[in-house]
Amino acid sequence: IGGTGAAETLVVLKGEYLNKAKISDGGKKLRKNWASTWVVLETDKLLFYKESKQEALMNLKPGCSPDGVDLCGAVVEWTTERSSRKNVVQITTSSGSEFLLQADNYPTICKWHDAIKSTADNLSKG
Ligand code: I3P
Repeated sequence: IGGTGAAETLVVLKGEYLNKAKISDGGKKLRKNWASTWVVLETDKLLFYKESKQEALMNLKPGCSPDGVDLCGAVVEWTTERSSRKNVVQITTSSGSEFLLQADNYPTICKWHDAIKSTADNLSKG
């Protein structure tokens, strides 16, 4: 509503703890290491913080940028093949990195899947 310009980024989904594992980086396979991560969805990217406090701290320190994923060109899909866990979403970025997001609570992960997917799909439409 009444945005001030294209550079403006807005929070689409507020922070929540999800389990995250990065399984490849630029096409190179990584050893899977699940970690509880504070995840925030903005209009063009997904941000990862170690904890909720870190988000608040970084917002106070201009120039600090959190770990994140550019969602333009990213593919978001449910996967049953990349993990033995239930409720796993795979995000493949345009640069060939792959991430898994998971939560035991199905409605929680569904909400994130749907929001991340529609954000990525809208960005890719141009
Ligand atoms: C991995 C660890 C992960 C598991 C992964 C294992 O072992 O148990 O939890 O992923 O399975 O390789 P390690 O700690 O020795 O690295 P899931 O929990 O997602 O199944 P994978 O190799 O089949 O991906």
